[in-house]
Amino acid sequence: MEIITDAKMRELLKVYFILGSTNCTQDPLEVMHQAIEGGITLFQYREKGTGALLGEDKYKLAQAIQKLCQQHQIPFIVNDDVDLALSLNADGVHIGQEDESAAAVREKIGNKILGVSVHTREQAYEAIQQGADYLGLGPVFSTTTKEDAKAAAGTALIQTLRKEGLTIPLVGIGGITAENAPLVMAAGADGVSVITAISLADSVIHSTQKLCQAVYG
Ligand code: 3NM
Repeated sequence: MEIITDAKMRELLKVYFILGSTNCTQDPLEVMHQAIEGGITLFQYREKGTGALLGEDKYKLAQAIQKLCQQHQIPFIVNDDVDLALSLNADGVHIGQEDESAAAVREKIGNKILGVSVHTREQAYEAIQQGADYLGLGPVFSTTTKEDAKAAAGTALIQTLRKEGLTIPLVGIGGITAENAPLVMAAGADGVSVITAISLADSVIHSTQKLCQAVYG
């Protein structure tokens, strides 16, 4: 696998959907079918929180979702679990600040996509220096999805990093909806990363399409 270009990464980040079994009330595979049909551009499997699947169950769901993503050419990224990503030959890994260092993960995954969640300017520069392909900045708006999420930070950090000349592909995350997505794009993000706005929508297809419209403008 070739290392991903910034231009390709930016394209993939447009409508970046994250899901685990605890984020939906219906069958995650059904949600995935509809989200793909609605137009998601990238996917992250994030099996976290109370009641999250473990071991074989986690592996099996990841594998089923990956297969669906492959059938539709949507790159499949695994949150945190480098071993799972390697055993599935996933397209990439996304890590937070509590996980292994970005440099250590880069060593293990070679040219696969590496995303890092950052919450401060310093963390952003460090992640870039350690080889991140893209950054996730959040929470932009308040969210109840991540149990240990920080307070909503708005779009200020995105704007600051862009003003300083950082060109790394980046997405906003946290409480993003079709209504507020244009603010995130206007601040300088390449795309938006969402869980609830898609996973718990009454109509997953319709909500994904609305989000796409909001992002592409
Ligand atoms: N990371 P929703 S906020 C997974 O701030 C995650 O890094 C965040 O879910 C961060 O779209 C978040 O439902 C939850 O708000 C995003």
